[in-house]
Formats: sequence, structure tokens, C-alpha cells
Amino acid sequence: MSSEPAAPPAHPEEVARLAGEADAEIAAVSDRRGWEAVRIRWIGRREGRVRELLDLIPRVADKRGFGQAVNRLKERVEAALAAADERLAAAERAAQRREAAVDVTLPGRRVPGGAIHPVIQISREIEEIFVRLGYTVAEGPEVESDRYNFELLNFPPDHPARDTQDTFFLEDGRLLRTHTSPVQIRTMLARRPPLRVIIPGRVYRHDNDLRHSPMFHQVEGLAVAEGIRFSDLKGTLEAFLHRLFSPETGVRLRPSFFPFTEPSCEVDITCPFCRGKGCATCSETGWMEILGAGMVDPRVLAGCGVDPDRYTGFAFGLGLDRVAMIRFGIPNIRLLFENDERLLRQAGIR
Ligand code: 2NM
Repeated sequence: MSSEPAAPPAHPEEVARLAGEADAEIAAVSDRRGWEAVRIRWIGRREGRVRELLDLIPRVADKRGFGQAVNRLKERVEAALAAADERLAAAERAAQRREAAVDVTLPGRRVPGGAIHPVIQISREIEEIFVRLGYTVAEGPEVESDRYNFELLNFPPDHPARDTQDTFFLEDGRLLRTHTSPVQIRTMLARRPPLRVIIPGRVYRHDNDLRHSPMFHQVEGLAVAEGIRFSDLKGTLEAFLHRLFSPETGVRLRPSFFPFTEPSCEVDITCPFCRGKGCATCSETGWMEILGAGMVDPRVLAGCGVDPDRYTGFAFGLGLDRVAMIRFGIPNIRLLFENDERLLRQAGIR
């Protein structure tokens, strides 16, 4: 007996039986590629099983019954494929949800912490001390006029600080402020006494060596009212320095000179490292210079529209960078401005 290929179905009942075969194949589909292969095999337009059956119609006896059976098969396969498509989509959504799910048992990711720069820490500490004494914090521009930075502060026209050796000038004649004193001038011009202000900020001078940086930080204070005396200045500075360092800190005043104050003084504290005994940091003197101060010169008051016959005032200024170096034991000013994370970390993440 010759082995003929299986005879194509010729009766509607045979077509109906194919539905079981299609159902089984579609039920076994587990991914998109398998689904597409089954679809082409059954209802592919050019060579699917359904196409083949339709092509048989002219050759079968019961054309109407056979055609209807093929159509039912086609509809059934389409419905089963649609159901399989929905099943695959649901499985894909579930997989996506699993992937996106947060595992709350995992340890958190550590966010790198920021640090307050030592100089800013010191500035805030000083501001707070003076705010508690009734001062308000004021700020002003870093680019200033000669008038506010020098002239109204009683610097004579030929004063060496006005030299380009010491001061950074802009091409338009303005300059980078060499101290925060112009903000005191602005305050006196804007407000009537009594006034107490504390002014922190960046200042600039042509200086660059192991102990000087061309940009550094200052805090200056100013109190103007009726009846302010040198003893008020002394008491204020002692209270301030005892809070900033320690109540045991010794404070001494030496006569000095500034164009904007008369009389003027420089203020020393007992060395915080050796407590006055003498060490390398204080060059064996037991003392460290910490600030400058004085009674505001009447010419400065008058220049700002404050009547010097009625009002007196005191002012003081100190460098924050030096204080930060003392407080944090930083040996070289450059370390303050290199933004080395190790220094910031050592000075404390606050
Ligand atoms: C210092 C030392 C002494 C000072 C004076 C003034 C003003 F504007 F009122 F005249 N502001 N700052 C002053 C006085 C600053 O720094 C070492």
C-alpha cells in the first residue's frame, strides 16, 4: 500500500474536530513569539489552516455546511487567540509590577551629607552672641564705591590702603570692599540712632601667603546711641570673647590707630592653646591678637548725617578665618579654602 498524505478534511464534522487541536496549541502558548507562530499557522492569510480549508470549498460536496464550519473554526481560533493575548498581557503586567516593587527590607541608600564650612559656623556663632545682646544682622554688597569703603571712613586720599597694591579695583573705579565697614556706613545713612548692627561678610585684599588669603571673612559690629562710652565697648567685647572662647579667657586692650575710630585699640586674648603660659602658637607670649576696635570718629558720624555732639558710638572688627583656625586647630589658611572634604568633615557635619 502506497502511503498517501493524510486526506484533507472533506466534511463539516472533520472541520469542527480541528477546533480541539487549535485550542490545545493556543493553551500551550507561553510568550509573544509562540502566540504569533500559532496565529500564522491557523489564521495566517496566505497559508494558515483556515486558508487551506477555504480553498477546499469548491471541491467538497456540502459547500454551505463546510463553509459555515470553517467560519466557526476561524471565529473560535480568533477568540482563543484574543484570550491568550489577554493572558500574556496580564503576565507581563505582573512581571513589571514585580520588577518595580520596592523591597522595604533593603537598607536605605546613604545620601552624602553636607557640612557647614568652619568659617560659616564661627560666623553664625558670633551673630547669635550679638543678636542676644540686641544687635541686628546686616549685609551689603562686596563691590563698593571708594566713597563708602574709604572716604566716609575718614581714610585720607593718600592712605596706603587705597593703593592698588592693597585693594582690588574694577575698571570703572569701583572696588572689592577691603572690610565690611562700608555696610556700617550704609546702615548709619539709612537708619537713625540708637542702632546696633553686626555685619558678617567676605572682604578682599591684595594679600596671598601662608597666613593671608586674597579673600577672607570679617565680622564687624557698630553701636551708636546717646551716651555710649569706651567702657561700653570694653564690657561688650569682654562678654563676647568670654562666650566665644571661655569665661576664663583673659582680655587686654592695647592702644592702636584706625582712620575711622578715635581712640582705637587692639584686643588680645590669652592664648586658648596654652591658656596664657606660652607656646609655639602664641610665639611664647601667652597672648593672641583677636580684634580691633574703637570709638567711632566724630568725622565718620558727621559724614553719615549723625550729629556727633549728640551721639557717640563704638565699632569693632575681627577676622573670622583666624578664629576658625584657632577654634578648629587648622594650621594653614589655605586649608580653609581648598574645599578638602576631610577638613569639612573634621570641623563637624552640623
Ligand atoms: C575695625 C576696628 C575698629 C569699624 C569702624 C566702623 C565704622 F564704620 F563705624 F566707622 N566700622 N568698623 C572698625 C573699628 C573696624 O576692624 C578691625
